Amino acid sequence: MDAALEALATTARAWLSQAESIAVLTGAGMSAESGIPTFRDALTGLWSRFNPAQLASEEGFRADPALVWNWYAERREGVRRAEPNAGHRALAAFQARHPGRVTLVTQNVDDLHQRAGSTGVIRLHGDILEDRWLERRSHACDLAQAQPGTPPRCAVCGNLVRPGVVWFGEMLPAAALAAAERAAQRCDAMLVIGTSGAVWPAAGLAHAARRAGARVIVVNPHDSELDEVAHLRLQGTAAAVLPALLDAL
Ligand code: BV8
Repeated sequence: MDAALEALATTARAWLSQAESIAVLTGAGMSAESGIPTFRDALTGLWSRFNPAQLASEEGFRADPALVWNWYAERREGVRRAEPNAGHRALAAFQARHPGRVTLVTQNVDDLHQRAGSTGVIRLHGDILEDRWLERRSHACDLAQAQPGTPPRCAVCGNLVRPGVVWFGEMLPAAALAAAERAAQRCDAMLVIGTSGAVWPAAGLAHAARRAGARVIVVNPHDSELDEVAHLRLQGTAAAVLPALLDAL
């Protein structure tokens, strides 16, 4: 870290040390250094390659199940190949050193926080590695008996298998969102890492923390829509900043 960034990190460490309760909100940038493309980065961002409203939505899936299923299959392979980076590990170790003080909320659909050892992770947008049924049917479709295909379907009624993520236009899991809102309202400090702040209601959690009086610290190499609610911004990447910021705490 250069001197200016180190000075800011010193202030951030003081705020985190004084905080009884710390909420952490992560986005796709958290996994960028693990090789998982983010949605908005100009070079690798999925937005630049696909129309997310078409692909990450129920209507997009119904319009072209094979296209959307293949997009998720490709992303799933990327998640399986990826490893947690130094940022994931620093967060997990920090949480372990401060039992009961750190609540981790993620927008990410990968499992890298969990694989790094973070516990109690609140997953706002689901799990890309999980399968679900597209329709709720009276008869219990059996995933174990699904007919292979693109996408797989129920051998009895033809119900389609879909990824266990929250699509645009879908409600977030109520329990996860309520737990995340509680953490945001109760925390004394919030670390916001690797998110553009463009996706709601997740982005609203940083606003809620600020309104509730928490110190908001943003970690991002670029400007984001959450800079407006940040008390302090550490300009840098998750894998570089988080170990330097947290390992001494
Ligand atoms: C809902 C799963 C009720 C799928 C995802 C209020 C205002 C405006 C719009 C809305 C609103 N309320 C609802 C909406 C509509 C919509 C929405 O937010 N639209 C946006 C695009 C305008 N929200 C919804 O539909 C939500 N549902 O509200 O239900 C409802 C229902 C109907 C109608 C209205 C309301 C559901 C949203 C969930 C969508 N599903 N994921 C999948 O993954 O395929 S969200 C998806 O986008 C990912 O989860 C990802 O996390 C997220 C993108 O956001 P980020 O995580 O921030 O990632 P991004 O690429 O944007 O940014 C990366 C950042 O990292 C950048 O800042 C970059 O600088 C930084 N970075 C890069 N490298 C690094 C780094 N940082 C650190 N280190 C690095 N190395």
